[in-house]
Amino acid sequence: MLTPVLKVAAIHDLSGFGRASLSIIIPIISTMGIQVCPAPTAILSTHTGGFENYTFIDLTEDLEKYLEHWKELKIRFNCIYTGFLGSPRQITIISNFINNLAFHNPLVVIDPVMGDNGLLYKTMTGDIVEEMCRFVNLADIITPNYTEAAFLLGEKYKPYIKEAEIKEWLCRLSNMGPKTVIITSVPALAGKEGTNVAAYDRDDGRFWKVKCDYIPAHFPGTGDGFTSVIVGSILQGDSLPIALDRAVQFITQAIRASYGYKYPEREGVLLERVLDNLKAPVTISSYEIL
Ligand code: PXL
Repeated sequence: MLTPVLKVAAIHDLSGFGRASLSIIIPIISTMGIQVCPAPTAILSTHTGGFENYTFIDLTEDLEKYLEHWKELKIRFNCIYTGFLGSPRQITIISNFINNLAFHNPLVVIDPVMGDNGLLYKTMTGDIVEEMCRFVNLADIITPNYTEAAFLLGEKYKPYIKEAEIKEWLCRLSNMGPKTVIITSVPALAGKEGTNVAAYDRDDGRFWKVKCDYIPAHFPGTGDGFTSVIVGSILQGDSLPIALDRAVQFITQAIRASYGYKYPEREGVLLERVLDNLKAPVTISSYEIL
């Protein structure tokens, strides 16, 4: 039977305020014409970037039963997309879920959400880095930011990195399992402003780069938005460089739309003002060969 709409199992936290994780993932992927089935890993009153005294409910116990029910229903997911986890133990639960669905051959996208700007997030405790190194082995695509890539590789976080070295990082991360590796927020070379997205596809051995405009602002949740566009784009049949292009363009539009207003950055980008751009025809503009 023809599948009228593709399905993504989105395994992330739900943060009530601040436009991160499921609050941004669901609208982006839905707007791209794909059904999102959320499985919350934790429920927070806000995300943890810039807010104090947030509430945090760890849903580890429920997640196991929740995914077990989905297994009984024999839902055919086209993609499993996971990000922020409530505890390191959730990695074993989600790994079992993925291994059980292996015969459907869903696209497995793991965003190893652990930290940013050289540091781990406050809720990341215990063996999260070791567990994440094990977890990425199950992925087809991973999308660490530069900080998370350094943690996965046991490398020191440094403010600049040469192109040859980032290519080496991409290969080493791919050797940990995923065929496709995308690193975001890669610092530009010394003396240059801005960041790059760098990517590698092991199947064809090609490296890609997309430059990101420098805007002096930091909005939490943009990593979740970026990977959501990658998921939507790849499921729509785009190539890797076009998916990178679309994701960078969309997040840049969201940041520019937000930066023009003066409001607290911790509230995230003004997604609602740019969401419809995801329906526009794809304009291919900025990818480069790395
Ligand atoms: O955007 C990543 C993310 C997801 N979920 C929560 C977070 C963060 C980043 O700060 O705090 C709860």
